[in-house]
Amino acid sequence: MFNQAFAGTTPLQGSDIAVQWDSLYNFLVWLSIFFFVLVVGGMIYFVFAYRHHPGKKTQYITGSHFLEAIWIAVPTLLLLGIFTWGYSVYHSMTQAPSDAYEIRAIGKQWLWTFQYDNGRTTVGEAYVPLNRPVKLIMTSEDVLHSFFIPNFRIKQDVVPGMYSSVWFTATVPGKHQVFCAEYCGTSHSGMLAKIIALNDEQWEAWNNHKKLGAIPEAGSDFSSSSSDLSASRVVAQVSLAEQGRAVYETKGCLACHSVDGTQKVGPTHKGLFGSSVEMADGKVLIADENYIRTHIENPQKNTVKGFNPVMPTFKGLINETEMNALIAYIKSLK
Ligand code: HEC
Ligand SMILES: [Cu+2]
Repeated sequence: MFNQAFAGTTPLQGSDIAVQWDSLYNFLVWLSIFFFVLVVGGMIYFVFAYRHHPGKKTQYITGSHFLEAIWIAVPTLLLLGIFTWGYSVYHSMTQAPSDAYEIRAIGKQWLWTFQYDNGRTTVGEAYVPLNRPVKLIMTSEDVLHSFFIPNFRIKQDVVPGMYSSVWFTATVPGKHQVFCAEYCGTSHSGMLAKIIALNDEQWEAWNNHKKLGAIPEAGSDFSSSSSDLSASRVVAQVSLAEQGRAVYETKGCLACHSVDGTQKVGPTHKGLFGSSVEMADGKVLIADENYIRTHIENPQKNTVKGFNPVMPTFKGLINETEMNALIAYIKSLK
């Protein structure tokens, strides 16, 4: 019922989260309306009901513990309820399932680039499978940006020098508008992209490097859309991890690291990703994207226990697309 009342005032519900988000949002709007009417209505009523009458003296009131208890208990319970509800929506927004399909996004003035495990790169368009969790691992090449998909009710800051992530399950096929939601310079408003949610058949075709027909906007009539999957244009492409292997080799990582478990000057990268690594100072860190990136750009920050801090910094020597590939490669070394 909450969702219908404001139909049209919020964008299309294109993801699982959008439905949860809208219920909470609409509940808050209704709650505000309820209290607005109660308070302002009461105020207006009292202004008239208790206006000055000659000769009539206002009763002397010292207080009411009963009333005080009510106006403490009711707002407290309401706010705790809103907090719990909000936290649960926030929790499902931020905890990506481990089997999510991963895409790496790079923001730069003023466009978005996307890298896929299969080695493809797209600019301004992110292709995602329908009804399947998708995780975006994002960074920026220059300033702060923010990745905002109104149809999915998802927004996340994109920060240079580190990775942030969002996830969603697209439930409506077609193109979904993306905005940059953090002022990032002259053409900030033109920093647009589309999430293109593909059905199984189209997703299969996209993964096999076949040409897709025109994909309509999300929410429009799909029955009329032609899906020209026959016109295949198979491109031989190396996977993102393979591109990363090339970076790994040309940047000379192999001089000090191995990928097969043998110890060199530095630790092996076999099985590194996702493991817990102990530092010289006793701290234990999880080897995720941010850990690896930080170590490559700023190796002096943390030193792995049992090794000498001799790794040189590669800051400025590896660009964002190479870094994504490099991490995908290290991740593939199971
Ligand atoms: C001159 C030798 C040397 C080179 C070249 C080198 N490293 Fe290292 N690296 C080390 C040493 C020694 C350590 C462990 C000490 C430390 O933590 O600094 C290390 C640690 C690391 C770690 C943390 C590993 C872990 O097990 O937790 C990562 C990630 C890493 N290196 C990545 C790279 C990458 C990627 C390259 C190539 C771009 C590279 N390194 C090049 C010597 C090197
Ligand atoms: Cu931007």
